[in-house]
Amino acid sequence: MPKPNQSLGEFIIENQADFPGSSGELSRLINSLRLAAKVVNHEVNKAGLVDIIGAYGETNVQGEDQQKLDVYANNKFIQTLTNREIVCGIASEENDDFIQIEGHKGDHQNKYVVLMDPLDGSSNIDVNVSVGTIFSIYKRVTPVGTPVQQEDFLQPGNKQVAAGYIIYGTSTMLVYTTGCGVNGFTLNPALGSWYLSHPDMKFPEEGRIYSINEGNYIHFPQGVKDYIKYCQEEEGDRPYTSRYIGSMVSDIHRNMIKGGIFMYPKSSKNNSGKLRLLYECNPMAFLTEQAGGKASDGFKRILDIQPTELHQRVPFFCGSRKMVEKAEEFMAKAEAKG
Ligand code: P6P
Repeated sequence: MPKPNQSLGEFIIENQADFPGSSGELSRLINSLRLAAKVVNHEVNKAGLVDIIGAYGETNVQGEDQQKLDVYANNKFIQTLTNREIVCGIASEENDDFIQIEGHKGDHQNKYVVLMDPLDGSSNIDVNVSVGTIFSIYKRVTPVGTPVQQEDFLQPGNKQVAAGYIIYGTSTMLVYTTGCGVNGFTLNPALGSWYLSHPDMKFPEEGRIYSINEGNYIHFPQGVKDYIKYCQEEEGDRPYTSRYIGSMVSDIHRNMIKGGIFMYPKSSKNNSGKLRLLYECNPMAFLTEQAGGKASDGFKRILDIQPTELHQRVPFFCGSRKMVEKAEEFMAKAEAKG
């Protein structure tokens, strides 16, 4: 049972049952992520004081300008995970292909793969708005002792053994699940320790916040346009409030605490949406469902989608269960009308 203000280390020790069948590696993996998060947090918090922000002058596999902190965060998480002898492979938004990790003895004995967006929302760095790290963890499916393969990464989200995010905001939080609920830990920068500040996080079943980039309204499918109008109508507890930060981790974190729906649908500009299935939508969907919410592509459960490529994108509807269900109703109605 979570104890308020328990440290992350104590929590992991007392909740080993939450790490089924991992004989300590998974908890060590979570521990290594929290170490890297502290180091990245230190740099994020002083962005602007040193010449570490601003475009790195290169573009990543998504064709997006790489902010220097993107590169720094990516390298720091990869280095920390590699040194800890737990993972056999890493996939990152910032890398075209997955990274093979042989282990110190070169014998590929490690059992876990990590997929991550090392610094999501990085376009907000220069304007001092919250950004986040998102991670997703699976057990490899190919034989231990052999090089990791693409199929170890292309697993449906319902096979995740853990997922979480770090939000670098007014305070820095680590929020994660291993399939036994969602717990949030806040970093005390003075002590460099994480403390259980948000035990057993739950998405309110209903909410009054909708989060979507309405600048794309004319490009949205009819069902999305109809749902946005529903949110804006004067009836019952509507109109809802529109809140959109443009940093998915921040938008979903707020909605999980206050109730709400986050949407990044497909559009005539992005036929599959913008967000990546493997290291953005799947981990956020796992956390959302573990917190009692719902996550779909507007029609089907995100966690049941069989991935076909590392950087594939999907439309994303995520949040309070009743709000997502209502949005799906509008999507289905519009689909039926053709
Ligand atoms: P837009 C940040 O770049 C990101 O990947 C998500 O964190 C965020 O929700 C989305 O893109 C914002 O995209 O097109 O609304 O600026």
